[in-house]
Amino acid sequence: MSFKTISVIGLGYIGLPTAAMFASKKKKVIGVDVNKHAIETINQGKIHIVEPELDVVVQTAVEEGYLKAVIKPEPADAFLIAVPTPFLPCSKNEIPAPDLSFIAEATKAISQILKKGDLVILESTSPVGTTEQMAIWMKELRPDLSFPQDAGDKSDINIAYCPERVLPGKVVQELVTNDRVIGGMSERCSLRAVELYKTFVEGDCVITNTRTAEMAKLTENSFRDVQIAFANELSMICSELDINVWELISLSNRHPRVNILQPGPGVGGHCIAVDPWFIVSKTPNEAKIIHTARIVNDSKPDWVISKVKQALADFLLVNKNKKIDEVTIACYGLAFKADIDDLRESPAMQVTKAISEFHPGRVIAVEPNIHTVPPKLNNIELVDLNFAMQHADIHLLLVDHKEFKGKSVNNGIVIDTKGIWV
Ligand code: SAJ
Repeated sequence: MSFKTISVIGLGYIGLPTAAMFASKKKKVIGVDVNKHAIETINQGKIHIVEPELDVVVQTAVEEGYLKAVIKPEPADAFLIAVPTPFLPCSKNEIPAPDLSFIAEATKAISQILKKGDLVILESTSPVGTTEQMAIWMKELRPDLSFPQDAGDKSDINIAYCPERVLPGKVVQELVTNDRVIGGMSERCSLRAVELYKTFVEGDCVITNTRTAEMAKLTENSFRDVQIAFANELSMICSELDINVWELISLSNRHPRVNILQPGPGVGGHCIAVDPWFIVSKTPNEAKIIHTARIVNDSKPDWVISKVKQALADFLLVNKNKKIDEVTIACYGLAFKADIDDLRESPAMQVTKAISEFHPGRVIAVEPNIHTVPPKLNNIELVDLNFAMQHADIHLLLVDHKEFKGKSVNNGIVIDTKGIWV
């Protein structure tokens, strides 16, 4: 059975590109979002997020009439849920727990229009068991339909979990080429989900059960978090032992079975710093390494801030003619990683904000990928690279953007958290 109309619920960083990819294959796609601004922007053929190549795909899809965005779900043959799963509020030392309310809302909204034969896929990063929970909610809301937890392959509604794994900045390419993990609640659910994704996915669609598929996504990002924590811990150890961590890592990586990642100012973005907590909050006694990695990576911005304070003291000791409020600190990079403009959960932003709060002198920032200072940092100035390199007394490299590579600072103190100026 082919899917004539596909609905994507949640038109954010994953939902919109996914909707556009289906539309690019001439499927009728109905995108649903609660954000009116997003709806209006998309219906004009434009995008409300920044992602290379996405603008053209969305523009073509809207112009050709294959993609439209609406506030209220409409009937479709397949529904993909790609809404956020943030944390519930908690205090600093508590383990953050996931907030499933957006998934619950999306489930409620589509349940009203579900019909026999529909396929529902959850793509949102979710704690293990969420797809089964979603199926329970649907059954409660639609007792007239049968669901796979009761009817297996014979169910009226098919349900599967299929995590997205695309890298921000490469989403359009990776949506097509990456392999997909498909966790159906029954074999038929999985096969129908594979059929749907094969509309545009060129990678393999590998079938498993829902719980394994949910855990696969959390595992991938936790693996990366643990690896980065190892690199970050090494950088702090090496600083104590007066060893260049970048040289150390490149030497160690010459071993055929060693591949250490790169340290930095911390782990940012909305995935790697979040998803491991979904494992830790479910199994706090078992998830020891995963939990510790989160603590190590979350502590790195504070470590960088302490290095800046130390550099400030060192600078004033040598430059006795200068007062603290005459010292200029330049922060290079605000994004959460290289060569993107995304400032969400960015350790570079966290560090820059802290400096602007404690330092009485001038704080300047260079971020080639944005044009205006974000509201959180209204007391810093955005300047160009040459200006910062000439005028700052303390140079803090926070992101390894391509514009910063191959440059060298001739004056003042350099703190390089990414190892491109050392
Ligand atoms: N980072 C380091 N050192 C490194 C690599 C990364 O400090 O050696 C930092 C980055 O600077 C950044 C953070 O880690 O602050 C995360 O960056 P990233 O490039 O590792 O990952 P994301 O968050 O952009 O995308 C990840 C990807 N997951 C994995 O690589 C396992 C992507 O495939 C997922 O789809 C995405 O999370 C997601 O949506 O979950």
